[in-house]
Amino acid sequence: MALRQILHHPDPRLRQKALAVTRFDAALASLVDDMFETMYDAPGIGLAATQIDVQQRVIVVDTSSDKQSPLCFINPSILELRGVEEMEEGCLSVPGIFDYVERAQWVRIAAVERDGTPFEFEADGLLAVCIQHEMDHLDGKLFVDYLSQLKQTRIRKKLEKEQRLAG
Ligand code: GNR
Ligand code: NI
Repeated sequence: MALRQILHHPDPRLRQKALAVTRFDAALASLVDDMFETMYDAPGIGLAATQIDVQQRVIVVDTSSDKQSPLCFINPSILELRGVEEMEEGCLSVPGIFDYVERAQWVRIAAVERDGTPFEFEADGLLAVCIQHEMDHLDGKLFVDYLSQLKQTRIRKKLEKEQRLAG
């Protein structure tokens, strides 16, 4: 297992569209292990492969308070969305920025396990929001894209300045 480095906005690699996983092999299992380790270490409640510069459709999530409910979704796709909910979001790739985003309140998705077995999964509340946030990453989308242009410009300038100062 290994910690992977998390890319920060506005890194252009966060804008790449990830490719479907086709090989369910040891390398995939080790990627998933590294993603859990990196997510728990951050700490965060979700992580998409795009955030660690791996352009594959893999996300991991754990919104439980005891951090004992790891979930992994490979090649996830939305089957059904219901309701609307506004929640304050943050992102490990947009550190220090928190703002409100409207998303579906309930989702049903299809995905595959790391051994290639397909399954369906339903979620509501924070878990549903987190899954939608992670699936956006796989399409090169960040939560800040939903904010006003003024806020987006401020956020980008703030992060660029912080990264300059950090060298
Ligand atoms: O840790 C995270 N918290 C969070 C809070 C509200 C909505 C979404 C998230 S996901 C985020 C981790 C992350 O950046 N995943 O991509
Ligand atoms: Ni994120």
